[in-house]
Amino acid sequence: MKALLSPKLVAALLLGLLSGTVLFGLVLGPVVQGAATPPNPYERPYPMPHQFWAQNDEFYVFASGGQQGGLYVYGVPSMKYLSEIPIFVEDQAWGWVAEDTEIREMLTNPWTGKLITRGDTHHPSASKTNGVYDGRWVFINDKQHARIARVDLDTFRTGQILWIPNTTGGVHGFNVGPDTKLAVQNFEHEQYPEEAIRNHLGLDIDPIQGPYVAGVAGIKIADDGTMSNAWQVWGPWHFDMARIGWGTSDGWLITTAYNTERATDPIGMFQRDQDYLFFWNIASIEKAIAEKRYVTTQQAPDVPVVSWKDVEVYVTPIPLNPHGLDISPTGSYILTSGKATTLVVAVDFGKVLQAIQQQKVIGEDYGVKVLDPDAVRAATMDLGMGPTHIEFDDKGYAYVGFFVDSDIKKVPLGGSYQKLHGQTPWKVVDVLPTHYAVGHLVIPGGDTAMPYGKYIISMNKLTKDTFLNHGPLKTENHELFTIGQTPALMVDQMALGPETHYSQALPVSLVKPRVLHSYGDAASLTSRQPSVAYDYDAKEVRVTMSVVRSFFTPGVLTVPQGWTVKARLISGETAMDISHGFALDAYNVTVSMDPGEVRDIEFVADKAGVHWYYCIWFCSELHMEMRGRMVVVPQGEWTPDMETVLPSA
Ligand code: K7E
Ligand code: CUA
Ligand code: CA
Repeated sequence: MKALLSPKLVAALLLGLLSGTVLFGLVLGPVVQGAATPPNPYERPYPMPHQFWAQNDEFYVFASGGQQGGLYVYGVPSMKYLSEIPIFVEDQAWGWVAEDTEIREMLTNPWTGKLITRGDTHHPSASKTNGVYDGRWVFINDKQHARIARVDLDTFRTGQILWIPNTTGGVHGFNVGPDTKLAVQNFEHEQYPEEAIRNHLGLDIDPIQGPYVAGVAGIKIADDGTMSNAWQVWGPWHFDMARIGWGTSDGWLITTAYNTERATDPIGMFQRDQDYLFFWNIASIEKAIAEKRYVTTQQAPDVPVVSWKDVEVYVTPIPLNPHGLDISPTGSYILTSGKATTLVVAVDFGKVLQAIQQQKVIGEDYGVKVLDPDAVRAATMDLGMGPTHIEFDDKGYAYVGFFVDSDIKKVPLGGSYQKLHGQTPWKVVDVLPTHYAVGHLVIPGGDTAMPYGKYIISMNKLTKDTFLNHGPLKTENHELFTIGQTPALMVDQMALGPETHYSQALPVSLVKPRVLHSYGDAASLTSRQPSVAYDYDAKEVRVTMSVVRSFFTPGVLTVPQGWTVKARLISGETAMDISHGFALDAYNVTVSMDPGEVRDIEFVADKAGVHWYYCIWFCSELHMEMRGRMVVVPQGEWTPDMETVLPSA
């Protein structure tokens, strides 16, 4: 706990109690020494003018929600919560429910037909062009159910969910490549796959005792963002993190494993004092497939499964039980941390290529050549307790988070980065104290070829007493620092719901021009007239319902009990910020339509009686009155003259 609060920060916080508005000025004090009091960019006007943050925020942060199952969105530097993007978990607040047939299909396992509405999002990865964010999409993994989603940044909604075959889940590391053509995700949880894979690998696998197998899956991304399963590589190991290289490391897939012991219990996973960093030549995977050295499974007859023996892969030892795996902006340094140690290793990818060429090898493991660590490392740094993840800025520095030390350490990179900062590389130049344990960090663009720098956000675990007590389950904490200077300054912090792992921070200038206010234009919407049709063979009522302030049309819908209702709800709104909902008394149906949105829903009208449907958004002064009736006529009492007749237009 020693590094929780610097004396300067304590003083600033205490004084801040007397006057909240002086806090930022005091924290910023040291940098402006001697200068003619330049304007303080973090000073907030009071009262806040309208649109202050809409005009001043520089970045959108897309923070994974962990067990929340989607993404949180907030602005930087305001640290103002903006929205949530539900993905793998239903969330009626944001209109993401399985009564919607399109959403239901995305959430349904294609192989079992089961609707899965739980998930665990970890690693968002934004689309890139030439290694730089392009603002089109954010992709993210569901660790629990082996799914990958694409979030479209014109709507801030999920556009596709791709299910990964041949696995029970445990999909952890996930990364989109520098040109958004390939994404990779790996299996952290050991697997007992279909027989075809087991036979192809030729390893002894006991279904109860293990050791099991695992690997990495490649996902192809088409120009329009459509994802498909491209291949899988399986072998003896299971992986924590996965990254696709660029620049110096272009064409390589890089993974870490903390359980090179192949153990099935925690103690067993700590038996080796070194684990591995893996380098996979992506072209060699494609070559193996082109040469038909693969198998397929019953579940996924179109997805080639390649053995690690048939591809070009190398390992090098790294401190035990690594967690962080991050690539410097030029793609040259791979930084990885031993989370149960004090060590952070910088591997020079140029040296890796040399070591491969010159066969600087110290042994073999399962036939994989072990590259000499002395030949590939640029530095082995002893930096502090419990290093986790690493990010990079635009000035040649790496920032390493420490779970146990509760701080971030700033370290100058070597090689070509030295001309940016002029400092001795690999020595700590700044320590940023955080409130409690650092998990991931994010610098805008800090995982790309072009970091924007300027800010770093620490996504803390175990925030304990940072905020008002709110019960045994404490919320999480994101802390914002400015890093344009040394020492870095903490400018703000926010509570955010459980539980962020990684985030992506994208410039407002990249995202905002794409964002829609409405799904459709008035002309296309008014062309879709309301209608009701009764199908006595299928026992279905098919409805096209117009939804516009402050009417549902039809306003009364008659249905024979037990029939299926298939309704297309069309919002006729084109005005900004006018959403409507459709919630149905005594039925488990609640959907939401944003301006111009079309939603298809389906349910069985099994409960007789008068059921009102009503709007769930306070959309106008006639919001309460915006309702209609579904009259479900008991079986045996229905006669065709009870059918809904729409008023002629
Ligand atoms: Cu939580 Cu990136 Cu899944 Cu570390 S991982 S914090
Ligand atoms: Cu529409 Cu309330
Ligand atoms: Ca280990």
